[in-house]
Amino acid sequence: MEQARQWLKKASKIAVLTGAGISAESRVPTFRGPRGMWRRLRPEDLATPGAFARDPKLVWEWYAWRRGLIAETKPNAGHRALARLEERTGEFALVTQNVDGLHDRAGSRNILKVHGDIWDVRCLECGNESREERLKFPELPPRCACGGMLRPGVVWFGEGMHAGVWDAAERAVEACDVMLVVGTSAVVYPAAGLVPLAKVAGAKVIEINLEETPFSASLDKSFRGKAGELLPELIGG
Ligand code: BV8
Ligand code: ZN
Repeated sequence: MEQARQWLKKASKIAVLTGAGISAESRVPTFRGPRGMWRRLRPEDLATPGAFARDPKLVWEWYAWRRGLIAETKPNAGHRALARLEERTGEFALVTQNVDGLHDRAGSRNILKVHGDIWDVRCLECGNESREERLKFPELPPRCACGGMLRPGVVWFGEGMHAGVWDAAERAVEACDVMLVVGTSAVVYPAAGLVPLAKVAGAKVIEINLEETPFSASLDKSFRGKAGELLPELIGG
């Protein structure tokens, strides 16, 4: 751990990639863990344009449930440690696959949300994008002022990511001296591809995850443990 601490202290450019695991200690269910299911449905069956086209009400019930959970919780020590690390680092980018907004609430600033944000909505008719923080809607799926159907402002399976956000994420990872990979099973692409990209670009890559991932064996450091405990240890007060 001491060597990883030194790498972070000496780094002038740091990129971080987080996944659902960093929000687990805030009691936000992960996707592939034992509690990733909802009404016996898997995220891969719900987070798709097809599922939404077939049953927008069901998909919205899943998002409304998650929004309700997230509204009840708060960032944990892992989120807060990353915000502190950003404060003391020259160039810092936090690439997150999470849509829960907990990094924003922990005070992180340069956040690249490659899978979107559960608190944003977009109209299928007029394309208007807006922030929608209500927990209750008159009806599901909610409607836009123009009468069109609203969808959650997230990236579903089979959908491309926001080009500007993705380019910024790739650039940050290619430029960094050290990359931290926290709480992701690293199976969803292209986000997971940022990990080998950092290695190819010559960065030191440090992973914190409860379980082994496909990249663990090839990284400079791979710590088994909870983000809420190991990040404060690694980053300090
Ligand atoms: C794309 C937003 C092309 C929505 C998400 C076949 C058919 C169709 C597509 C594909 C296919 N095969 C491959 C693909 C590509 C697909 C993909 O990678 N699929 C995987 C499943 C094989 N990818 C895509 O479809 C992407 N788009 O390819 O488009 C394209 C390109 C251009 C133009 C048009 C099209 C889009 C992927 C984005 C999907 N959206 N979420 C929502 O959230 O509702 S993905 C979803 O998975 C979340 O974003 C999540 O973040 C992400 C990754 O999961 P993790 O974050 O890693 O979470 P997970 O539960 O898996 O793991 C948690 C880890 O934490 C575990 O390892 C656990 O051990 C650990 N942990 C738990 N507790 C703790 C902890 N660690 C530390 N501390 C703890 N306390
Ligand atoms: Zn509209």
